Amino acid sequence: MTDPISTTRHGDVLIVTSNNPPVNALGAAVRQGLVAAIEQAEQDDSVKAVVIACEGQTFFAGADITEFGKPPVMPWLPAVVDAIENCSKPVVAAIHGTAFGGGLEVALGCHYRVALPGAKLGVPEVKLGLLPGAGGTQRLPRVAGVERALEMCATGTPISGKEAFDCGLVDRLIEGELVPHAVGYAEEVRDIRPLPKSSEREERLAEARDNPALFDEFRKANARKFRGFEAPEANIRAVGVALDKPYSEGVIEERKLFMELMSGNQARAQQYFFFAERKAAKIEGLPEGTAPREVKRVGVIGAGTMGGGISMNFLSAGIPVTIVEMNQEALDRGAGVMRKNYEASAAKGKLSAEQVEKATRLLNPTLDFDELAQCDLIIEAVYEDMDVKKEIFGRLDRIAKPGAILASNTSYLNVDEIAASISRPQDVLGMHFFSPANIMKLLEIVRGAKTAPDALMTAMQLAKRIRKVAVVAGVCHGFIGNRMLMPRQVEATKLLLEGASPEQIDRVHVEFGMPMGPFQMADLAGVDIGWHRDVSRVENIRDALCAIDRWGQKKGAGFYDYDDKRRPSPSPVVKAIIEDFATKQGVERREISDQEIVERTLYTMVNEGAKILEEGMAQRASDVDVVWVYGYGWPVYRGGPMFWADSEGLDTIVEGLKRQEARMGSDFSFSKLLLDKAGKGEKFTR
Ligand code: T1G
Repeated sequence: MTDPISTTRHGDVLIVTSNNPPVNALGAAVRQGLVAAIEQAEQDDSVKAVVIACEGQTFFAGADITEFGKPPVMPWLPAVVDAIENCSKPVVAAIHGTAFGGGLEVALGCHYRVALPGAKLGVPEVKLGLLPGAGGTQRLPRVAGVERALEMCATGTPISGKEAFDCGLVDRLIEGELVPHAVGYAEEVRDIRPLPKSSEREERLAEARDNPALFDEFRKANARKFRGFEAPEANIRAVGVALDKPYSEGVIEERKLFMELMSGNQARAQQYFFFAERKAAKIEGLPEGTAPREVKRVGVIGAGTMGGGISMNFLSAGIPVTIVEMNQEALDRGAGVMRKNYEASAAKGKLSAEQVEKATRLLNPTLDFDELAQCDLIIEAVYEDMDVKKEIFGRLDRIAKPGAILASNTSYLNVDEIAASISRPQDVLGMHFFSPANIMKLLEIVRGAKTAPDALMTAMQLAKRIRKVAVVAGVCHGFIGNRMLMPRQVEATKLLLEGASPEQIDRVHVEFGMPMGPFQMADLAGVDIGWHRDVSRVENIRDALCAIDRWGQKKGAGFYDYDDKRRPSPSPVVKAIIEDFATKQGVERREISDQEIVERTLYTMVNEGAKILEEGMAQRASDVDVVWVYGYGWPVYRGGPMFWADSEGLDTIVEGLKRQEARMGSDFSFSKLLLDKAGKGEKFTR
């Protein structure tokens, strides 16, 4: 294997270049190469300064995550950074792309940093359940200030080159060619002494010492976001050490905290998820040479909540959208909501007024269905009725241009049945967005029996363009996400009758790490979703609630009562309805343990996930996890339902389900794959 690190000279400046595609991860060979290059600079008196730069899409994007958990290969990254900092000649980091994690720590070891304005600088280790472990938690506050370092380390959110320049993390922004300007900068500073070592700087720490409440205020402001995670608090503590201890002691504390996190379950789960998310984009079994179709214009049918949200994704990505509605009023309402959403984002500073104008200018609202003939992809987002969908696809079949991809946003109807109703089933697939469609990252792309490989590839690649995380799902009821949600909802409702309360069941889910439980979710989404609207027909608890107008938060009452700030409280009315139903159905109510709730609502989801895998409705177990983390708020620090089941032990899952089998009755049947893997001591995800 060629050495990823090479050196060249420009006058008396040594240029050290990394070429380790795809992201210049700081693997063993890169670390060894960097140390060797610094030694070369030290030993050559004609070298007066050093520039460290990277080829390809980005500066070092961090430690090589694929090396985690494997026997360490020297030198350690902290030693590499120290070697750079202790070089007797000035070292300048030339930053482009994403200087992330260990990459930013290498840059902090350099005496100077120059960057392109479009560069991103960050320490996203917390998203891997870790903290910057190569001196970053001690050098970053000394260079960029404690407040900035706290934000960057504990949230993992990168900053732009401009922001980095403004906070002193970058010494110069480079317009034009990066490396030649970095060499010019190195020539400017080659004789300046002493060298500005990040680890020796104290002036930025003084600022924070005048604001001792900073850390607790930060914890308070982010409590909701950090709930359940271990790494954010460790990052906060590590940055805090920089204020109390000299650098040499601070890095020892940093290493201790780093190793505690690295050996924990959360870090394992979050690192698993890093690769799971990237694997989801890969389509198994695509014929060699499959190429995506070109998508220059998108059509959306229906300007309701979903149609509008879906359209915004493409408009924000610079793709023109033709949106069709049945009447002017609905069309104006839809376009109005999109503009309002854009203006709201601008008001929060997430978008500039120019970006809002640019996006909304790309929208072509029309009542003329035939205008869809210009579109390369058309997404139908009308209400869930098979006949209506078939009627629309029939019209599309007549007017859409050859090769146009015809997608349905259905969340559970049979995509194959829709495809079979027209002459070009190979161009049909499902694109199941999640509400609010302009926010939720997950996109289930439903591969029909006849869907052409290039149509599927096009949809998957387009998902990346609109910043979605796409997962391929097969045609089955509820695809991946909603299909696993159903057994959970069924058992949760039965547990209500048998003695649990909505509050208990929701508490178990929230304590598990879900953003909310089944009944809080029902109240948020609307208890009346899917309701038959006949108040005289009361066959279950949901009917009973809907019949008395308890449709959820929007009505101030559902499974909970809500105050004017939409805060939920247990409802004696609901309690009475549940008890009444139990009596009518002869259900004897009893004490329900939290463990039983976990076994009947979460273990059953895993079982359903296993069925989805054994039926080939998902390509891999990690895809199921990506769906649940990005679509349903499953805590990423538990990896996802399938990874979590592996952590629990599949035999434990099977035992728990066997314990509850009698109570779950005919609603439950074991997945053969789950039983088989449990029997063999195997796992789903590793
Ligand atoms: N290590 C190994 N492989 C990596 C990698 C890394 N750090 N980053 C990316 N890859 C692989 C990825 O799996 C994919 O592989 C390919 O590169 C392209 O990635 C001591 C301990 C840089 C913004 O957390 O955020 O430093 O799927 O599809 O969308 O303090 O990758 O093609 O086979 O994501 O252009 C901290 C992680 C590490 C940054 C590019 N660093 N990477 O995004 O491409 S911990 C990170 C990213 C650390 C030290 C600690 C993104 C990216 P494949 P991609 P992209």
